[in-house]
Amino acid sequence: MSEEPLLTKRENGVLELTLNRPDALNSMTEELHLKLQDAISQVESDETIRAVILTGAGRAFCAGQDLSGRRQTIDGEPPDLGHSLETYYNPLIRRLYALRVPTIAAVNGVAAGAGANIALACDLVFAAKSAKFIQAFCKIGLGPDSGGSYFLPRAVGLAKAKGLALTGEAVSAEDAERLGMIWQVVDDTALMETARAQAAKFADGPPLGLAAIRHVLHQSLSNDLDAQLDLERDTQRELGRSNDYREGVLAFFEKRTPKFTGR
Ligand code: T3D
Repeated sequence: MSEEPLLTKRENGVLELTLNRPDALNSMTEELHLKLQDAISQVESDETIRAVILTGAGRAFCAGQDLSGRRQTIDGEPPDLGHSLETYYNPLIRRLYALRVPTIAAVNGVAAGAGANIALACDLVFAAKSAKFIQAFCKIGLGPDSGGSYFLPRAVGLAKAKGLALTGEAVSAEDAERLGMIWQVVDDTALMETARAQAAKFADGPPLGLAAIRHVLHQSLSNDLDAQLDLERDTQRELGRSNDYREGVLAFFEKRTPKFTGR
């Protein structure tokens, strides 16, 4: 097994990122954070990357923060978790959310603490049937982070979000789909094939349109109806001037698959 904490594979416009610390359930270290930041920088600067898949090696997706460095002696100096969030987790979530390309979490096993919420920050979450999601923070005396307190209530409603965060109960992949936390549960053996097939569709899709869809939906979480209608108008006006829209309509009438360029 490679020692690299993050494996990257790039194929046909799709960047696949695999958290690779299976012995510690792919929990997050500074080194892994820095590798993820590098990978995100690559996506931000390379227009030929059209979709991202995030998954985990071994039996877990990610068990959140690596707690081995968080053990304290009674009289030791406590760690500054605010610094950890400001330096690592918050930029990770902000940058994932702000990418112009769709992100897919392929949750192959347990996703706990920040691991669960990193998955929820992705656009589409596919989960293997055997996967589970745990808001583990309450078990170690912490509150939710990595955007969990933002994404969860919006996805499942306040009552369920409170239940999940206050009890730390594991949610099966099937329940997560039923609750609206994730997009789709798939058989364990079909997980990566399903995620890659969707990523390939995104990679062939209209980049400007896909970026706009993400943007308007993100904005809808804080806009009122008037603002949202204005945003839809402005977005549609801009997209309507793109080559990709012209190509999409042309391809429709010519009964062929459109070839989008992102222009
Ligand atoms: O600190 C900051 O920077 C603030 C930010 C915090 C963000 C957070 O994510 S806080 C929440 C941290 N995560 C957790 O509290 C989850 C801890 N892990 C678990 O509760 C359980 O491991 C799981 C429910 C995820 C899985 O349980 P199970 O029974 O399937 O596996 P296990 O036996 O507990 O774990 C297997 C191994 O992975 C084990 O090591 P060993 O005994 O085989 O050598 C275990 O210690 C290790 N492991 C699991 N999670 C972590 C971990 N090692 C370090 N850090 C972990 N988070």
